[in-house]
Amino acid sequence: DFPAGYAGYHNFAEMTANIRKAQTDHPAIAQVRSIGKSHENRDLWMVKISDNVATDENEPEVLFNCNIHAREHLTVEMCLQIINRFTDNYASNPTIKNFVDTREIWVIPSVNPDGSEYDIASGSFRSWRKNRQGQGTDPNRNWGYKWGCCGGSSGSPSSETYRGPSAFSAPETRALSNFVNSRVVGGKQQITANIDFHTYGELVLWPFGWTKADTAPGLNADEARTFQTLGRQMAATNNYKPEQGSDLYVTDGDITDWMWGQHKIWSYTFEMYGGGPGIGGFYPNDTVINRETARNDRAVDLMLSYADCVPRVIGKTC
Ligand code: 0X9
Ligand code: CA
Ligand code: CA
Ligand code: ZN
Repeated sequence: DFPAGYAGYHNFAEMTANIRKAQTDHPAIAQVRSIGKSHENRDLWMVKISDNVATDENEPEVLFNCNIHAREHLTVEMCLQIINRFTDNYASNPTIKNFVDTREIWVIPSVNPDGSEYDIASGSFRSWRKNRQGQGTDPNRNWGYKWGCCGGSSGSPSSETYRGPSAFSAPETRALSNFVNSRVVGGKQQITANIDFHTYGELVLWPFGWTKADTAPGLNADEARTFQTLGRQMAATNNYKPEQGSDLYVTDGDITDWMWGQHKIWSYTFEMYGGGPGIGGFYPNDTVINRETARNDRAVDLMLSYADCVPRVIGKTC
């Protein structure tokens, strides 16, 4: 389990209990489902939050996912914060109620539960990043858009950025991609926007990661400007640094490139707090959880508010 000083973090069982409680306490607006199983057969839990939650309504859908990387435990807390904030405050806060009533919010608190549990199993952190298939596949290099194209991942199973033997070879990325594919209804992708939470660079990153160029086939100048504008607006609320993913370093097969390249979902990577300027790390004490998850409340709200038409952020219509 988590070592001393980290008891406020949720392990897999505690995370599962937390989301079940959200459903039990708020059955009209919160529903727990599984999108599939991890390599070691853990459920990949997802919570839907919306009014009339059992019904697929014609409302913009927004996806938040966390813990693609095992050791980035603060991100699990971020997804739990989203779930708890939108359910616990629904009855008392009109702004929250409006978001829940006009959107369908999907939250996946742990995309990589096997890696996350392995990271804490001995009682001291193992600095584990990947999933637990063989030597481990990096679930953020395994996505099927320009997979392995450009030197932004490794073909060596021992590497921290091993892309796997083929795109979607990891059951976790396969399950999440299948879920997103299933949201194409009547030829139209229902999910308009996505944040994939990581740690620890305090960054807001947008596609593409595979190329340093601002525009590329499948990403025109207006679209790049839309990504930049919303990205900078979100970063202004949390004081992270906004930039294109490839400005950090080139990646291929990351989730945001696939979300945009395959589905035209406005997809961002957030890298959360890691210890403050000059410190940096995957393991901040649990004392920072409340502050550093609440730090993203306004960015989450901003994304939800634009989810009906993200290009509205640059004055375009949809
Ligand atoms: O390398 C990653 O997968 C992410 N950083 S982390 O430290 N959490 O591993 C960043 C992915 C964003 N995409 C690009 N930088 N191109
Ligand atoms: Ca609804
Ligand atoms: Ca819907
Ligand atoms: Zn990460």
